[in-house]
Amino acid sequence: MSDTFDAMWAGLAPLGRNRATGGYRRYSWTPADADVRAWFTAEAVARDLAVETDRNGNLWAWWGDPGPDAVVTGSHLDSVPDGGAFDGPLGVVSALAAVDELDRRGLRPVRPLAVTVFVEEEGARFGMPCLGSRLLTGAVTPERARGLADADGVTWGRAMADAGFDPQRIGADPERLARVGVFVELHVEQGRALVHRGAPVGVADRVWPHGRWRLDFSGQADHAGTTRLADRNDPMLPFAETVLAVRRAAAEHDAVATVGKAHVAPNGTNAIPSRVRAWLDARAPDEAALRSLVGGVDIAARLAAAEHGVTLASYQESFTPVVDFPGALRDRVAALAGAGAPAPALATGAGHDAGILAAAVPTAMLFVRNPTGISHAPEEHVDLADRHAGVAALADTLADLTGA
Ligand code: HGY
Ligand code: MN
Ligand code: MN
Ligand code: MN
Repeated sequence: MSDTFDAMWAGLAPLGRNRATGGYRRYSWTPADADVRAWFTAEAVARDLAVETDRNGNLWAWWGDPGPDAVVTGSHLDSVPDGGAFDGPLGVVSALAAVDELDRRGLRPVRPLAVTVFVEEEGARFGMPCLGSRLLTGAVTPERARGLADADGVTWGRAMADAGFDPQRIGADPERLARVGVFVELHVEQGRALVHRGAPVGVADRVWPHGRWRLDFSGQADHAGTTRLADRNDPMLPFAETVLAVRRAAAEHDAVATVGKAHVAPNGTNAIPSRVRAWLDARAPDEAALRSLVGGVDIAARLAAAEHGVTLASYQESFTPVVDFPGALRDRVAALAGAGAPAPALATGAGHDAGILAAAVPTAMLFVRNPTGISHAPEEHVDLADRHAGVAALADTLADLTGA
């Protein structure tokens, strides 16, 4: 098992890697995306899995006929800008290695088994996280998806078409979803709970409700050197005050909130900006706290904008309700994944395709220990032994669920 995982990892790791930072830039419908899709297809075909791309651009590799009540496992291959190596790919490589492990044990699934790769999980290029799984489940309309645009104004529809797929076909896929009996996603832990528990593998209990909001602060561009302070409508000032308000609101709600992305126009050193576009990522233990946090930020942003003669327009770009994974399945997977005692159950603030699919099918998640606890950055890590422990836990889970 360890050799097949390691060999696959060696083939995938260089694809889409930014040598300057050691992070990854694997964005949907780009050449790096085409490379990782080709890598996945080759690895799946080498295992005699039947590979197909669904109407939304998600990849499915089937062991056995794509029949009903299938056991499906997988994750994503796209990344955040300069993300780590494991967020997504660990789940995909582990799924293929788990197929190898079942084969090595001489097991054959009684239920169909599929390995999936969901497109645009991070929303790094088009702004909507878990877009592939949201389209599959009907959680986002095809019209909304086709209109999503990247920083250069290239729409999802255009980028998908340029990659050779028909954007007019995207949308809910109830027939395909009906084939999924259960979905299991293995993922690197994005935190240090497993380090503190001394466990290589855990299971997911809850995904916190979370969302993304866009704040457009519009003022008046002007000369940096000749415009008196009293004559300025500088959007950078309410933007700066709002970033501090975000931090205060998160602390007040025992939540987390981040402004990690902002575009300044025209972005000139000697020009007072005309507009600052900023994105808020907010996550809280429950929806009431999340709504209160975001409401507080909105009020603070509006007051700051008014004080500086700046207008504010805000938009909710995505929202994911709280996900409580079904207890019986969680406990069954925890028992299979644990060594002597059930694997620890963890709540997380990170969103996953499993969190979207959970609205439609029984779903479970496995987490694998990350000694740095850091994610969405090159320092993300999983030790070799824990990678293999994750594969073994997933193989045991798949053997149990497929009746192999
Ligand atoms: O942002 C998230 O929680 C996930 O990594 N998409
Ligand atoms: Mn991520
Ligand atoms: Mn992920
Ligand atoms: Mn000049």
